Amino acid sequence: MDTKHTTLGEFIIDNQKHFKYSSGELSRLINSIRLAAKIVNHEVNKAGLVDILGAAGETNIQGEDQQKLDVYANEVFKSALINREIVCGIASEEEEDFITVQGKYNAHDNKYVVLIDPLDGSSNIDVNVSVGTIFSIYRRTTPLGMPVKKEDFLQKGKEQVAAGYIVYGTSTMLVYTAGYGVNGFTLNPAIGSFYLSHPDMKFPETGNIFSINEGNYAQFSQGVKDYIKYCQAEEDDRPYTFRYIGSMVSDFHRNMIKGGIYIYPASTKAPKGKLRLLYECNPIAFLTEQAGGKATDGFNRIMDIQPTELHERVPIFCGSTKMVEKAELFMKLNKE
Ligand code: P6P
Repeated sequence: MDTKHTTLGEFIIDNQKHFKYSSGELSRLINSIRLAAKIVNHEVNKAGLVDILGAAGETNIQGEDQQKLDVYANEVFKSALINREIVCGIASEEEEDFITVQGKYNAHDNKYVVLIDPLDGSSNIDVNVSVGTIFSIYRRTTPLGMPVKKEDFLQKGKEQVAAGYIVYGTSTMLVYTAGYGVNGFTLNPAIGSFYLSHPDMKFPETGNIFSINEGNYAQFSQGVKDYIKYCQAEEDDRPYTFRYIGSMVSDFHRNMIKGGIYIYPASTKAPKGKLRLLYECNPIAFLTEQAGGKATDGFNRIMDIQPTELHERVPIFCGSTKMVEKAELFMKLNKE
């Protein structure tokens, strides 16, 4: 029995004092995500064994084939959040519009909203490559009653009260911030507890890993092309190492530990990039900044962007500050 490491539950209680204005609800919210993570992890780990693979025969709001595990993960996180009567509304990559929480005790009066990508990178499931869940938590800005899309969901990323991800990899980790640094917890599947394995995670100020889908090179702007050539040049501390898993959470997690930059830029085929502002880029940007890194769209801070719709996309450059600043330099030099 691991009595040396702090469990996630103990950590949340010990850090309750940081959650100003919260009467323990934010702690209970993060605990409900912890429970859902364990349930999804169980299914992800045996996805190859049971008939849970393969598209569910439907497509999601993004027009992408919905893998059964996508659908399953979405239902697990929604029910964990709804059953605890903590949130007043949920937005998900798998849902066209946000969901208001009815339930008893006027659940719609609850003060938090959650935005989630229940299973990011799900196209990797069938090839046994790690996938992840990404979540973003805000306090509602409307006083009571049914939450409102513009005021409660379309808030700037800098208004987040907490954000994090679960990476279902060689081990399953939950990494989150509540505005007081980033901490990583590793699941001990034997006893179903998350233990504090990566306290106070920090991006190295610089690094030598760059993560981008070079297959799209021909579609990139000149600024992105020039930065890629810079990373590949045999000069100074370069060439950098190219690592791209095709699962943002995994690429981000590795880069935060080792130092690096993850880029999903705009391209001729994807003028706004591919990744979603509300439930992918904003939570990742919050974690990035809390870990001492930088997250921009190539020109502007991600968390200052005013959202206009639930599923909007933005380009993202995130990771070690000096690497992001160098990439931004190439973007600005080539700004059309
Ligand atoms: P591409 C997975 O679909 C995802 O949203 C991210 O997790 C990942 O980094 C990216 O898209 C991969 O996209 O176009 O390079 O296959």
